[in-house]
Amino acid sequence: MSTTSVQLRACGPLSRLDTETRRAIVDRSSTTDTTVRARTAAIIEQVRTRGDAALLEFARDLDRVTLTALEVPRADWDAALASLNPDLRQSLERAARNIASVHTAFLPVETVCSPEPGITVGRRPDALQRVGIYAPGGRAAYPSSLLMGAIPARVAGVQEVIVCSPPGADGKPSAVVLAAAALANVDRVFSLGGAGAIAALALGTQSVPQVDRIMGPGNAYVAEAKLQLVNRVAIDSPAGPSELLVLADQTANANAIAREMMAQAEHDPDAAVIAVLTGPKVDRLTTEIVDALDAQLATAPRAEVVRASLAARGAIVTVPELNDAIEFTNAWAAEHLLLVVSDDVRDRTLAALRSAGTIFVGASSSVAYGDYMTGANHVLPTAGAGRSYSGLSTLDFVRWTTWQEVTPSAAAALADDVGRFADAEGLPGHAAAARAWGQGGTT
Ligand code: HSO
Ligand code: ZN
Repeated sequence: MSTTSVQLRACGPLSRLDTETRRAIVDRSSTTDTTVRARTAAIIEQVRTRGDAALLEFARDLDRVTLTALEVPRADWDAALASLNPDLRQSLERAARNIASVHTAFLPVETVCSPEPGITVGRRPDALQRVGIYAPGGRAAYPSSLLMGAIPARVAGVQEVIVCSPPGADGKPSAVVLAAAALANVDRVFSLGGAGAIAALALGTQSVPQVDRIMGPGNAYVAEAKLQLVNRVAIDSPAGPSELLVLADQTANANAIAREMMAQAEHDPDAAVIAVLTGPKVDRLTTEIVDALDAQLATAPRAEVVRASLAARGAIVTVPELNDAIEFTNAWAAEHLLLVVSDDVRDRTLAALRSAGTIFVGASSSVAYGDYMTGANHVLPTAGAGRSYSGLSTLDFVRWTTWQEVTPSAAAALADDVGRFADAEGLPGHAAAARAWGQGGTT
């Protein structure tokens, strides 16, 4: 390795990392500083007590724009879609179609079963009435993320899909966000950003309706506001900086791995991007990836962001056995996991991976395809949350109604057992209700 080569937080055998370095590449948790917490609480309180008036003030003081209305009329989003570059529009439409198709296939379904003759128990998914999709502004105004939130909501059958996104200098959310909102066929759009938007959606104001659940990434204030309002509204799992873990063996191509690392690292200086290499010749593969990163960084427009991310959390680690690599990968719980191993172990490895937000199988399954076009969702758990959470799906936009039916003869058969159970719990009313059906239910 030359002295000018890319700086990684860790490079080499996993077993030889010191505790501090290992912690630096494994621990991606973040803490909210106390000023963010206090300012968010103050914003929520203002929205709670003063509603729209507070929101208009925040637009003036924080977004530096004077709004006459918070809602953006549909004609404005239609116009944004109409003036979108036609090729780009086709790409967005293709993405929207694929997201709709995959999320329709994955819709939750009703289940009805019978644990005993005469007892029927069912569970039916019911769409939420009204949801809010938050779309960040500025550099992170991604139309793709808006489609990833709004289309699954639509597919799940949510009646009213509301988008909030911060206004630019013209008082409206960015043109791409508006175009995506039109394409996803949402119901209403508001020029609202930050903690104020989350408070408005959670509590409702004169012009912003209260929603049942809020989804979508945002800055530290947005994330903090969701946490502070969690007993007023359902929220999504917090989405932190992007992550990629590449699990590869000697069959992988170094340039391709480097490209994938560059791609996710360019999101954010706090992005976490690592390669876990196993099998023979991993030392050579390590050197090749470092060289490839160097070569690609030399011409990458966002090299600065990538360098910062790789220096803070980037790593190429080697482990002797595939099973060790799987174990480390499961513990790391990557937002995106790219699997590039030889065909003979691929299926068994895929089956053993249990904590990734989403898995890309094989070298040509670039993460970029999933970020935009395969139809899978790119709103995924980060910072290790994948050990217990899943990516965004139609499941997040429904709640279940269970129902049960007991025939008169099944009721008679249940009476004794339930009566005894209720007696044991000291609840005679329950016991009487149950036993009545043992005698026909009319007395
Ligand atoms: N990779 C991001 C999603 C995204 N990529 C949006 C491009 N645009 C989630 O970590
Ligand atoms: Zn991405």
